[in-house]
Amino acid sequence: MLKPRSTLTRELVNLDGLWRFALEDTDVPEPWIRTLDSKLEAPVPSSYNDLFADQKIRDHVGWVWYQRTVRVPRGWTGERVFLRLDAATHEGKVYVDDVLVAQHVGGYTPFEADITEHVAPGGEFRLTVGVNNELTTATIPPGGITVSQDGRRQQTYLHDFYNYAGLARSVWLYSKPDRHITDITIATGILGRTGVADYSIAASQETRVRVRVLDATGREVTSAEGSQGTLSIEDVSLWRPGAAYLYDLVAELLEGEDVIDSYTEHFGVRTVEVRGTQFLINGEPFYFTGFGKHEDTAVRGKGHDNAYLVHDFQLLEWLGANSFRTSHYPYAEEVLEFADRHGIVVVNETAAVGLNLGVQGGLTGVGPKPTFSPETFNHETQAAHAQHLREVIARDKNHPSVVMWSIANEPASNEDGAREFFEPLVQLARKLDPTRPLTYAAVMFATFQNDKIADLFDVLSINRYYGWYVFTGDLATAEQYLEGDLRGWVKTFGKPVMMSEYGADTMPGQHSIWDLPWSEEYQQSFLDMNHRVFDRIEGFVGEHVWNFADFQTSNGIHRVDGNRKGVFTRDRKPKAAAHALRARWTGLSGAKPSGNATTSDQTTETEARPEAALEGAK
Ligand code: GCB
Repeated sequence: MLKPRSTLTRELVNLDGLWRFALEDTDVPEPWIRTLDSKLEAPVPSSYNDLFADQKIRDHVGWVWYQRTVRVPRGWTGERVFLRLDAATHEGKVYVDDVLVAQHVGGYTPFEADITEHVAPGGEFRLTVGVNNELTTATIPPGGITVSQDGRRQQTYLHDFYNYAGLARSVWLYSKPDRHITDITIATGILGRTGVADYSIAASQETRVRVRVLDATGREVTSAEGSQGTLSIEDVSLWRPGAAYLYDLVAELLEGEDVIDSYTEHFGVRTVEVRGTQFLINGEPFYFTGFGKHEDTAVRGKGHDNAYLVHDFQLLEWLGANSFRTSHYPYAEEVLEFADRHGIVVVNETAAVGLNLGVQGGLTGVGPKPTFSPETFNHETQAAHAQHLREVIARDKNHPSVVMWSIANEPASNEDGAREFFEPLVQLARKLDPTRPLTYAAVMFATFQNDKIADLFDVLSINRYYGWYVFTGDLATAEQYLEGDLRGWVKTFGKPVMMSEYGADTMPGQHSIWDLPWSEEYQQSFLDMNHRVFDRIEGFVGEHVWNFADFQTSNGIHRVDGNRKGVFTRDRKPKAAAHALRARWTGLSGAKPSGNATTSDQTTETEARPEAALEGAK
């Protein structure tokens, strides 16, 4: 789905700002048919949960309502008028005056509605958006609703980050011509010094199509006619990690010589490939350094914020990090565009986090019920996951920064039914995007001996907390087990292996000369221990520390005002580990830190490890 942009033929009105806001009031059905009777106002974009000094709002399960008045520009006569919501978490219902114009399930992908028939250029309308935060076995991410003894509905879910909800991304009103471009797909390759871009343009009606490619100075470097084809860019400037270069593809629908629609898509020329145990970008081995992140800040929750966007990328650059994973959901499109422009590499993860009932099994790692079954995560869940994959790939396929899709975080890939659940999703993802490698982040219970889906993927991303959830404070034992574990994955599958999560909760200001969990020194020693192991292993392609910054979680006795594994605090102050990472990563330029990497198998026995304690310890 194309991002709304202002072009020669399209205009854009941003609807962000303060909207009227109310919780669903069951006594007054159909709140959209009148002006919301509420003193509350909520900013868009922002999650609503932490805005108000009202526990009832924070804990609300169900619908909330946002409302504002919108005027359609009077110059839009003859144009088609669209509304586009960048996200409504987790379900949205959109009304123009009294008419339902759009409904969408899935909290991290955009949707739009053609409202031309319901509005008049120059006129006003009442825009009401219902947003529902419920997670069930038919949503991605999944969850469940319970009812307490006093009748309150409560949301449960299988991930630790807080279930922020609302309109956390922008809302747009925009115009398109009657005949318009509906989609653009660009896939690039390199032949010597020539860049190759396969393109295809979809339109609402069949029309003559012209495409032109402009370089970063605006000079036209090549052009073609036809809705699909291959463009050659002589003496190409490649998009490289740390050295981004973007071209513009200007797609035009023509009638005679008149341009009836025009849309500009930015793209970079680069290749991504997995060969043996290497991850190659533009044919060169790439070693990932960076983090699993979250969209999370105080007060606005998951609300997109350009100040934090700029600052977070500045901090990544300061650290010498070259990449991050969009754990555990697709981020705002502004984030990917920024990564495209600044040469930061992205592992783009879907919102499929928590497909794992084993986490409820505590020390045993065996849940009260199997994860995949007709009563638990079933065909409906799988269909929601497939739909989500379609929407994420449709939205993000043209971003050069996105080098890999992570289709789930910590699924129960060790359980029966995992293969039946994931194989069709892997096939779907490959069909939708044959150009990018696939991965998933493997939970600690899923070992190289019992994992049922690893062979379906291209890169193996491993989440491990040796020295934190297991062998807490005993980094010597942790080091042995970690090494055996990682070597097992490399040896068994012969694919690139990277660490997608490793981290230790840390209270800034807590110090110790001992290996004392929660101290700044321990976080640093913990990371050092992991790095020693990574540097010893051939076929190891990257390290993403968990987490970039502290973030808010749901209530729980294992968290003190959120997850504290950040290398930065929630307000982005560095802990001591940040300086150590900076020393390790600066100047690497995608190369692996030097170490005596070997393929040898000098491992400790990794079977019967106590890693099952991991999830129970959370
Ligand atoms: C994990 C999850 C991540 C958690 C992290 C932790 O394995 O993937 O979402 O936040 O552990 O800190 O427990």
